[in-house]
Amino acid sequence: MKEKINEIEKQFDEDSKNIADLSSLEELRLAYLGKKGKITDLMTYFRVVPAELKKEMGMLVNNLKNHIEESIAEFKQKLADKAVQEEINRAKPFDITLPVDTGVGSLHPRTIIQKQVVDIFSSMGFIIEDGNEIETEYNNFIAVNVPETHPARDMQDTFWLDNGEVLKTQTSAAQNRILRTYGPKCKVLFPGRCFRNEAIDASHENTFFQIEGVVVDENVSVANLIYFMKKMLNGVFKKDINVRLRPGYFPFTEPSFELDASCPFCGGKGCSTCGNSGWIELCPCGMIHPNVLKIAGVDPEKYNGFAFGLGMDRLVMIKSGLDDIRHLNAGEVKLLRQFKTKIN
Ligand code: FA5
Repeated sequence: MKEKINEIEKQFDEDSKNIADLSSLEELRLAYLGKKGKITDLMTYFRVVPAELKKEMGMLVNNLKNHIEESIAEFKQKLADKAVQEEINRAKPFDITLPVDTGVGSLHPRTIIQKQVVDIFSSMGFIIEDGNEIETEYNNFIAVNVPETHPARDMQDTFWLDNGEVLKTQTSAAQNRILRTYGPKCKVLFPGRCFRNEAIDASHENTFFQIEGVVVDENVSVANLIYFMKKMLNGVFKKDINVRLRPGYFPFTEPSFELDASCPFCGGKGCSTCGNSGWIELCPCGMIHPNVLKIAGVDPEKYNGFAFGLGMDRLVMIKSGLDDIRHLNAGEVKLLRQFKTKIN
């Protein structure tokens, strides 16, 4: 047995001289430590060793096993070090005297504006909530009064998942859950990422952000809606902004409006930002449709409310003078950093 152990040790030391890479190392490991390896094989001899020698032989087998395991670990480390060194040798030389970009970033302009809007609404007593990015068809459409065959579905070309769920096309998808959680007397703001299968252009992305708000109580009026929207705009633009409502259409509000803000840059006189109209189309909104309240378990005879769905990217573009929405998702750090000073 002793000779057999010595013979395996010698053989291992010999074999290990031929290791060139990780795969030959693995072959060596299997040949000695694997299920059918030489160490397992030794155990067959061990069974016939006389009892008085078993302790000594056992120790020798263990020592050999440790020796092999340690050597293999050492080889592995050496091969890894060699690979790193080769990588370093391959790398192009670089000039260590070049000035360093410290890499200090800034918040994304959308994050900055979202925080401003959230702060303004929080200060007016709104609860800030979150929505899912993957939603059920029920929440995204049916619960906001858009049943399966409703033509309004065509307005939002949707990414469907194999299981019948959707990537949320609008923050309104959270309305039902929020009304069930907080209604029938609530003021809730819920920002979120939305997705639509859009033909992308300077003002349309397939991934964009909205901030939605709902207020439900007894005797809520359009005047309340205008009050809150004005408060928000005055806070964001840090000046007095006028608003006007034009008729709009959404299946989940009745009446529905498009809310325009007086141009914060020319004060309504007309400039390139507002296309010389003095007004900027900003925020679809309206009084929550009784069906939406009913579906969410709120009695529309007793309670009513308003909802709005502000396009965050649009607000960022207006505030920063950005002419193309695609910049916001481009991850171009040099461009994004400029907004640190422009937006704040
Ligand atoms: C809606 O999504 C409604 N859920 C808004 C709403 C909520 C109305 C509550 C009434 C009550 P709309 O599809 O118009 O509406 O989108 C709202 C805003 O999201 C738009 O004004 C626009 O600023 C922004 N938006 C919509 N689609 C895109 C897009 N593809 N890329 C960038 N922004 C978009």
